[in-house]
Amino acid sequence: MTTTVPDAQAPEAVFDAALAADERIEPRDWMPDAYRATLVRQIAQHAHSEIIGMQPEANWITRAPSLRRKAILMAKVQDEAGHGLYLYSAAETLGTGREELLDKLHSGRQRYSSIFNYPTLTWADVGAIGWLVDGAAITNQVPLCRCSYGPYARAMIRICKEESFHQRQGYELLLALSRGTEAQHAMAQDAVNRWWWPSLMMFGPPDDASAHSAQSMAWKIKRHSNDELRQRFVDICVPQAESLGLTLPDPDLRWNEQRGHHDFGAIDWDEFHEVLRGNGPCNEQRIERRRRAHEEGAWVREAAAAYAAKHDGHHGTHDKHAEHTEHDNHGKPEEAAA
Ligand code: FAQ
Repeated sequence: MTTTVPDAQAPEAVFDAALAADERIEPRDWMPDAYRATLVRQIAQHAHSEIIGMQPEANWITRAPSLRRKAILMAKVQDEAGHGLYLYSAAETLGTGREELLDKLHSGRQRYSSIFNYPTLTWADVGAIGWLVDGAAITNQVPLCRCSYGPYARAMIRICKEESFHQRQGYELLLALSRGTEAQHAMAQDAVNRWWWPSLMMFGPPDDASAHSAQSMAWKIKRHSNDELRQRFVDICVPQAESLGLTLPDPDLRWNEQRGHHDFGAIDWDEFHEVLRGNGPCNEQRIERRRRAHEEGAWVREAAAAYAAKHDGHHGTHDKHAEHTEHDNHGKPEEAAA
């Protein structure tokens, strides 16, 4: 009979001990295959959401009502592209290339957030997305800064800082409309009416229907359940809606003294599942536009690859000593560093 003696240095034990001590798992560390696969799934879905999320807002860049609003919106849309890049890079550290992930997005084998399948019908939608969609994203993503996987956690710190600006610009835009003419106020209210419920769906299915939550929380990828974060978001939004002078479209929304939270009405989960099945108002349009953008960008990728190859060749002939000097000065020119 053979007996198995637990080995404290077995990779599983090292992984478990790191999680228990709240340490970060890094790319070269051993990790269970399922942990890696879960991270790739979540990070890819997140990255895809960032770049698909550029579309509904980009729809308004040419029609922004002032130069100031246009510059802000362009910067925001550009930030979302940057977030996609940080996240695809984080996924790459798990051994999954960007081409492969984009291919899965384009062929419908990987998801992006349900929220980006809704249309931006008026200028006020840009404000509602900033206030509600970025607000929901921050509520969900601040805990991800403490995710057990190092590269994802670090990407989230930077993303969350930028998302806070996004949320503020949306709030400020809606406030301007809400305090504007009667028609502007009505436009702001209409946008909030349309974006409120889909924003609550962003947090994912209810806890008892969330397939991955228990395992992801045990692995400290997720730190809170979908329902906990959804509740936190509702509690944050209620006083903000009051300050905006806008109404959240839920007759069942009220403070529950006993729970210390707001109760809110039932979410239409059939609608959520329909959107996930590809039957939301804009699913087809979003993917079609994304595929086309990818095809049209082929020449940029080719040019970048050719430039990189040329640059690499150049590096090969570089004086090693000169490179070190540059690094020792933290990239500053000689005089500035001296
Ligand atoms: N949409 O077991 P769970 C942004 C899927 S923010 C589509 O609970 P999990 C910023 C889920 O994948 C938006 N699918 O799953 C921005 C799973 O399907 P699968 C992106 C959803 O992973 C603002 C199934 O349902 N944020 O982009 C959704 O434990 C403005 C079962 O669900 C993130 O991705 C949904 N809403 O929890 C950009 C944050 N919810 O894979 C531009 C990171 C669930 O088994 C403009 N992700 N599903 O086929 C997360 O925190 C998690 O993945 C959750 C879902 C909470 C989204």
